[in-house]
Amino acid sequence: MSHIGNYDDARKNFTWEISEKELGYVPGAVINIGEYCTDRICRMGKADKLALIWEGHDGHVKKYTFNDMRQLTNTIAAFLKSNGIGDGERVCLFMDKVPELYFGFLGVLKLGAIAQPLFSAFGADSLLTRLEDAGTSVVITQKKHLAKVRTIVPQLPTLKLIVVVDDDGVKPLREKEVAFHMDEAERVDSFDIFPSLAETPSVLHYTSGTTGKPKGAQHVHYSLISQYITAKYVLDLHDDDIYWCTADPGWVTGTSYGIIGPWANGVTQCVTDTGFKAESWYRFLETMKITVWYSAPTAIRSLMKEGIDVVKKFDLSALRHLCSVGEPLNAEAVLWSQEAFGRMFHDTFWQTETGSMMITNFPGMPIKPGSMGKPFPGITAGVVDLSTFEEITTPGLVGLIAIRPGWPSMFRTYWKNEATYQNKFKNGWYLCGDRASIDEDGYYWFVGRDDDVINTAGHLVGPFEIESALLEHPAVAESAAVGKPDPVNMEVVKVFIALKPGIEANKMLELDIMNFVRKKLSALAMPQDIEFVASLPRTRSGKIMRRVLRAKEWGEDIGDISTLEND
Ligand code: 6R9
Repeated sequence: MSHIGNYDDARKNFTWEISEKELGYVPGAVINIGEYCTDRICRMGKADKLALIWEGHDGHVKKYTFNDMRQLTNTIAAFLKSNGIGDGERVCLFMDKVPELYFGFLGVLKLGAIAQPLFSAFGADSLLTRLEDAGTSVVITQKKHLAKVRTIVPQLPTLKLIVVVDDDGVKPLREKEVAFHMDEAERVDSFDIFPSLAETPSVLHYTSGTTGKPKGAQHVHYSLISQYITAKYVLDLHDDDIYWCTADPGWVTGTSYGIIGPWANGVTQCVTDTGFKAESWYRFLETMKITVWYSAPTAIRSLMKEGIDVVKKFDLSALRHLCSVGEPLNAEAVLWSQEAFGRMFHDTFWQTETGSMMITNFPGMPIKPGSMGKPFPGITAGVVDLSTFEEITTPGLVGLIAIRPGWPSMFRTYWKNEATYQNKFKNGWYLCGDRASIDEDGYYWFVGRDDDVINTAGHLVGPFEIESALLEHPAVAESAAVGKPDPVNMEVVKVFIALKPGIEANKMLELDIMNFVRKKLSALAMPQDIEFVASLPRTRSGKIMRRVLRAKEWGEDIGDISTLEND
């Protein structure tokens, strides 16, 4: 049984106070996410319940109860404190999906510091941009990623400490570097948890935009009110569920619904640190007896490619609820999941900035395959005109997705960039930067992004970061990065490059440029296709018209190009 029945009734009766009451929070009181996910669950009689079942890439399994998690998060918080780190400082978690990443995140929050999770796949440049912007004090990492951190240390004057969670003593640690072994450390049973209030900063998640460097969306501890109740209602979490969120905590899905939401509900989570492979994912679902699964369209499309026969080899009878996020979920994928698992994936739409789900397919609500569903109860949403920002009330007309500000997990600013934050609000709405239409039944249909950000496999990649990296390549004069259609990843990065005079385009150079970006930024940001051009289309004011290049890739109408510079 879902927690609340009918969508319309839920919408009528819902207030955020329901969540506050369930969490025992009263306005003005202390609210610390780290405490809520661990100590509070133990106090509710679940100390011996499993919090995390983790599987490493070599098949090694580790299990931790809520009491283990309570103590280990204390231990990490105490370790940081004893090294002189205090509240408000930014602590970056730069690790694969190991237990230390999950407990480190909560430990940082217990200390009152700000957790800054970053993908371990990031190259040195991607890492530097984000640590520099945040003025980060600590990086917690694994020895396999230490080399990347070391190359940028000289450029990070604010960095005080680098914690290595799996140091084996083979290579000597350097200045500022310390070893910490979570599983062997003497456990701290009681830690003086920082008395954070609703508006105390909690998490800093970097996200990419069209222009400028990635921006740090800053969240606060009060976000828990949204994350707890959306996890409960939309993911339909119950006490006996075994839940799997496939997202990496470098992405907001991996923290809001891979750490905070489920654990604040006292639910057992499974994590696998193995990469994607259809058979190993099905095996994981089977052996862990996963009941609720939150994944993403790219993964689902990859599973579709392997075919239904593979699914049928496994006993997935425990599975009862499936959700998806990150990109448009094609109608075919929804129908395929019905055939493969006997259940439809429930699409959910939200963003780093929103901190929690905004538009969702509620359990029990009829699914229209291809639609993102309807606003979560408590969320007032609409689509607004592209230029006047007035609400569009005609069904089927496309506008910008807009949300009325004030939900608990709304980001509070972009780190050191209040002007860009303010710019996201127009006519009393927060604008997501996406286009959609609403049908006569109130269902939202995604159309596309309203900017040049590339969504590859559910990850947002800013063209600016790629173009900046490319400029450092000795052969490149200028470039433009756009998303190109891809059957599995939705989009992949394509770059148009004008070479410096006298340099000739060839296959070797192409591969060299691809590798250059992969190493500097990440595999996702690496161009899958390079087209060498004599010059790039520009506006009269000199801006590169990515829109023109993108439209060609998608076979779309180029639109108004009257502002295009004459060549
Ligand atoms: C949670 C997350 C946000 C952007 C968003 C939109 C796209 C997310 C979607 C979706 C279509 C969905 N997006 N969910 N597009 N249907 N169900 O993904 O955060 O990384 O900040 O990305 O992703 O473009 O604006 P984030």
